[in-house]
Amino acid sequence: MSVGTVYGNTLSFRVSAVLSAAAAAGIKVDNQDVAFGNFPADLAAKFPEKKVPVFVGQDGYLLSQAIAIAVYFASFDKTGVLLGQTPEDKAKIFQYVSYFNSEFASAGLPWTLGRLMGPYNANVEKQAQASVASELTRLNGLLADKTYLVGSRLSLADVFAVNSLSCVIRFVLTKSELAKYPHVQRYYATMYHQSGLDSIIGALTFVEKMPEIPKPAPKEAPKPKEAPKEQKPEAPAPAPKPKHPLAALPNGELNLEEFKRVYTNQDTRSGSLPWFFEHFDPENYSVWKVDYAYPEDLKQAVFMTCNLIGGFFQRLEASRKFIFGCCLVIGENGDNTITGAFVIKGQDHVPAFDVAPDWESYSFTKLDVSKPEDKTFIEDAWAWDKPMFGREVADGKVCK
Ligand SMILES: N[C@@H](CCC(=O)N[C@@H](CS)C(=O)NCC(=O)O)C(=O)O
Repeated sequence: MSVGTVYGNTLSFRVSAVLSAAAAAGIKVDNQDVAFGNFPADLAAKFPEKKVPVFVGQDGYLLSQAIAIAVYFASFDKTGVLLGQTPEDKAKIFQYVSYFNSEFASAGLPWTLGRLMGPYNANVEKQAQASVASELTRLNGLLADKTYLVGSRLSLADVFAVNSLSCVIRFVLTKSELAKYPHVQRYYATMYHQSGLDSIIGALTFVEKMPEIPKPAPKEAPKPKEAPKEQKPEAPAPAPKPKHPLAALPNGELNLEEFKRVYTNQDTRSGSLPWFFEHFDPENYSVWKVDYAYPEDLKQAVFMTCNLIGGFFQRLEASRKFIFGCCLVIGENGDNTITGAFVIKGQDHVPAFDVAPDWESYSFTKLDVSKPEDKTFIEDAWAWDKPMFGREVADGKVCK
């Protein structure tokens, strides 16, 4: 008899993960498809997060969150192997479950979703590919002498690992790329069969060619003009596109576009920084220190913090003509923060940054270029070659 129903589409690795946990535990559960972005209203009443997978038991027991559902299913396993038999094994299993449900998935999903569903963004994809490559390199080393992640039999760690790996291996990471990580490839193929994925998502396949970039949705066709029945008074001209508030300010002496070219083409310390301070026009431009306002929330991998900066910069697009800056991730995996410096047109940071809906997650402090300590901060933030505030620069991004 079925224990209940898992809602969600098996294209989602978290849905296939809980279904393989059930298969590995030897219990029957039903699966009901839920289309992406279309969480049914009756389920939403029970699961306000509106995220899949969710589980409704035969007896009405409700459970959300993939890990919780998988643990529930795994607890039916009489041998206890799926959840680990010693305190050390149990904890290790959860270390991997947690990593594959969050970090590894966050590294790969932007690449897969960009290719399969759009919107596609070349920079996001490049960054995701680099993150996946670095995670796979690490995993390849880890798996060199292992059949299973923990112990000598399939555990929930392997269930989450193979499903999370499938996010990229099923859809975007080509077979030839995967071959660079032979231990991951071997592990994936073995776990695919052992975790029952053949019967959940179908036969094991590899990607021969990365899917084409999705075409953007076609713009709405213009409506055909109606033939004028009678002479009408002339229609008012369409309202002009609202200009960016910083466009109205004088351009002054600093040519930001030229500075961006200099920054791209010249050595920062010997070329672009001297150029900047020679051409800086404090009447019409200002420089700001930009810090992440909630560093206590950044207990995450460096690449995730860097993705956060990438998203922020993308959302600053409407102001790009009027700003230049770098944001750096300082610190290490699990404990890092963001700091950086921007030069902007005008003296007020709000119109430069409020085009990004997440601008309030950052704090802005005006810098005085004539003060040596502020000048040094700008130099270090744009050169990225020294520790900042005693912390190593782990990564960073340029907004130009
Ligand atoms: N923390 C949740 C995250 C669940 C989640 O983000 N699910 C994705 C699919 S993997 C989702 O439902 N996305 C929204 C949607 O599909 O509409 C978990 O681990 O279960």
